[in-house]
Amino acid sequence: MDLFKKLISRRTFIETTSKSVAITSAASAITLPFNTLAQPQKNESSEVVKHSACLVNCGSRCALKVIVKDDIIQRIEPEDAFDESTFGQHQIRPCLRGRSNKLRVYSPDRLKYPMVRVGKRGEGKFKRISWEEATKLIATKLTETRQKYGNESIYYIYQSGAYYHTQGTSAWKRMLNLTGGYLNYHNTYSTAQIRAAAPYTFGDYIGSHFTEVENSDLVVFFGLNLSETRMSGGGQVEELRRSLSKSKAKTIIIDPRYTDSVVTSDAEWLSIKPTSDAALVAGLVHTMITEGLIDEETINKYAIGFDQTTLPASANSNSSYKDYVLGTSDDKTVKDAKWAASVTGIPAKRITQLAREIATANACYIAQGWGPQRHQNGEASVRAIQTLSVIANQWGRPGTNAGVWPYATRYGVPSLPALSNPIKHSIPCYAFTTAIDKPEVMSDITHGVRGTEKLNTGIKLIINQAGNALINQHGDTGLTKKILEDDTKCEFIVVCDNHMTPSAKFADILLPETSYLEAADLVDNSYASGSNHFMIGMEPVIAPLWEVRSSYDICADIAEHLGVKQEYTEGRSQQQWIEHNYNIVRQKRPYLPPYNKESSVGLIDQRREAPENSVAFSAFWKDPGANPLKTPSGKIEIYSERLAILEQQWVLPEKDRIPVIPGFYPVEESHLDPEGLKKYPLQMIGFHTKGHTHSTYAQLPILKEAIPDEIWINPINADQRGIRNGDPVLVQNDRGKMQTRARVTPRVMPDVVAMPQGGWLHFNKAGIDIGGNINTLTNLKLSPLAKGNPQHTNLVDIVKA
Ligand SMILES: Nc1nc2c(c(=O)[nH]1)N[C@H]1C(S)=C(S)[C@@H](COP(=O)(O)OP(=O)(O)OC[C@H]3O[C@@H](n4cnc5c(=O)[nH]c(N)nc54)[C@H](O)[C@@H]3O)O[C@H]1N2
Ligand SMILES: Nc1nc2c(c(=O)[nH]1)N[C@H]1C(S)=C(S)[C@@H](COP(=O)(O)OP(=O)(O)OC[C@H]3O[C@@H](n4cnc5c(=O)[nH]c(N)nc54)[C@H](O)[C@@H]3O)O[C@H]1N2
Ligand code: SF4
Ligand SMILES: [Mo]
Repeated sequence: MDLFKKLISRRTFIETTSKSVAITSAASAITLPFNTLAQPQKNESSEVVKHSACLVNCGSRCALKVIVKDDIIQRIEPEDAFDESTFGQHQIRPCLRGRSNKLRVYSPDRLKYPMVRVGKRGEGKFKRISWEEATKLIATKLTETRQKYGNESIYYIYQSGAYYHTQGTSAWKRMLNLTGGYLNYHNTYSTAQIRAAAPYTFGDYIGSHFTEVENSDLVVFFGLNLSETRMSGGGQVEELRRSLSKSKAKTIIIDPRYTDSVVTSDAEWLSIKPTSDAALVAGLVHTMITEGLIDEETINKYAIGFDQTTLPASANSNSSYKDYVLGTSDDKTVKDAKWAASVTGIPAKRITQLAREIATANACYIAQGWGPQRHQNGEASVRAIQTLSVIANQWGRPGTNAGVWPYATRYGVPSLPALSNPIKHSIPCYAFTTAIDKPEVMSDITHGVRGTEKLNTGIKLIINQAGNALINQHGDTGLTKKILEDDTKCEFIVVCDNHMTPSAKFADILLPETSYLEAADLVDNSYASGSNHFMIGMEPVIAPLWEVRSSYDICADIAEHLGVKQEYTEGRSQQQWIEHNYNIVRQKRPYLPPYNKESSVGLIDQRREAPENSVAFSAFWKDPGANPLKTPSGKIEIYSERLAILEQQWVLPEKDRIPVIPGFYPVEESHLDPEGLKKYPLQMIGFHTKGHTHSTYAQLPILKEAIPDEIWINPINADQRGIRNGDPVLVQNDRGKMQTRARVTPRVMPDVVAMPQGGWLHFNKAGIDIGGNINTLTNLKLSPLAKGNPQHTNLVDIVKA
């Protein structure tokens, strides 16, 4: 019997899957005794405690205490807290996903051996080969591709599945950089629009830590759902929870959905039409101006473009934000609360009231999640929400923020140096399919290509490590599938993963990597633990199964075939790099004990950033002359001259805009697209569910049972279509058809539907995706400024299946 069958037949598995798990909210999910369900017959004497971590891209990073017996994982527990009562010393409790890692490791779809494609690309037919054959084939293909098309034709695709430090991305990039480099990408799927747009306003993308909420009396979140997207004691939900319990600030969450965060923060929900945040802001500012609630002198001290007195010389005289709001700009439309209500769906009275609340709060903490920006006009929404905090004078002081979602303080664990890439050309990551299919249309002014005016060649070889964005997480899967299937375009695809994912099926060669629990590493906290930061040592809790290997070793073998092994390893094993990295950390933190392979594991150290470093742009607030911002004017730019230049120079599709001030403009496939609505009357957004992290963990039956992927639809729209809760439904538009179940709920506003993203794509014979993958319906259009992924902007219709 092979190992998997032996494991699956164990009582532990059957017990786990046969019990239903009641998961109510994210806050309770952190304390849920999830793994007690999976407890096997105990024989304490032979159980050993090992240490690992969950390296998935959720922004948190949980240490895992793993109980092992006879080299088999029994269950997963949190590591002990240093001091539960003190934030920054508290317990980092893994969420339901991290605690189900046992099931991920022993999942029947694990990749076990290196394999090479035998059928048509995408068909998913492979045959087993040896590691020697696999690494040699990759080395040969890299050399051939380089000789035929140049290094620019080699692409290391966006991926975020495993944040290792001494294997994974840095290992692959190091190997590629030693042999001439590869085509770069810029942007991420997460933050394309906000990272591009936010610096035009404040010169930087920085927010105040949620610890500031201790000093707030009002908290206003736009599409920020920490209870699902920042779970566990390693995520910002814990920072917010502790701060809110101190300040008891009133919390308002603006989102098309009544999210778990609304529930757990005891917040007021304002339901908003997707893509319309900038209109809400304009309506709020209208009330603030007309009721004299704001201090215009202070605004003008710090910012340009609020009114005509601070416009740059190049600007039209009526192009200030105040002109836009009061209706004296070219569009001659007054953006009062009534107008904002007609665009956003929020009642005018509530908009007026909210304006008063924000403007008169002692300290209002305004932040946005990344849902509002993952839209076709996302850049304008980002800048509008920043502008709200500026105009309301709710920034720079304790208890305030600058309108964005803050990152974390990093503990500072180095990675294997990736070395520098000799190739400087870069494409926006969401345009990689275009760079395969029609590279000749891509340029700096059309597609935001960087480092060159035009690409010299299309992508001919892809390396996809710990990523499912080759298809599953990318847009328009039907079109993407067609592009990938054609192996005369992209000629060779390497996939390195743990599981036979939808992307893995498009591989020419498949490499099985260790899962987190089989790997040794030394890792940092991730980008969203807030002011809490820490370092975790990981050991292989079991011997790696089958023939899975670390990508550090895989790349060392490829480097050897390419004649650069010594440069790649510098004579170090992965374990020696771990020790080396630890010693670099210890130079800065001499209080750490000397490295010891056995004891430098688990949650090694945990700290909290000093409170005085928490408020974004506080130095500029205190003394703007001495601490100018990184914008061209040194001030906050509500009006951006640089954007005015871009809008002139770039070639934009007809309805795309790069507004110079952050005014609202309607986009295709929104509620203000009358033509589109005729055929597809429902706006569809995606969201990041607590059931999985993107596609990672999404195949585990116990998680599917606990938190099924279903499309949220309001009872009004369900009734119109004869759909009842739990009915199978077809969701469709011109790009494809997806089958899922309906969750009929007033937790989503009428005429908007919401689908968890990350379900595994599975086209049936009729070409319908029965895997519930939202990207069957999303669009490959690029957003105007960032050239990012507007994957939340879609129109669809739904019928009973
Ligand atoms: N459990 C879990 N956690 C995760 C992830 C995961 O997959 N699962 N993914 C991680 C990653 S990589 C990322 S990038 C982050 C993603 O974090 P976000 O991008 O913030 O997550 P989303 O769920 O896409 O969007 C947040 C909220 O915005 C709302 N929203 C959508 N459109 C609009 C709009 O136009 N206006 C307003 N006001 N709200 C809108 C959605 O309903 C949703 O509740 O989460 C991280 N955390
Ligand atoms: N429609 C829609 N699409 C979206 C989004 C959305 O909001 N809406 N969100 C986007 C966002 S924000 C992001 S960040 C992307 C995320 O997209 P991806 O970065 O592709 O994330 P995952 O889907 O989690 O895929 C990670 C892969 O890594 C693999 N993996 C995990 N651990 C290991 C390991 O140790 N070694 C190896 N080799 N592989 C491993 C997993 O099996 C999985 O296949 O998706 C984007 N796609
Ligand atoms: S998925 Fe995120 S919150 Fe959950 S255990 Fe892993 S790192 Fe922690
Ligand atoms: Mo992301």
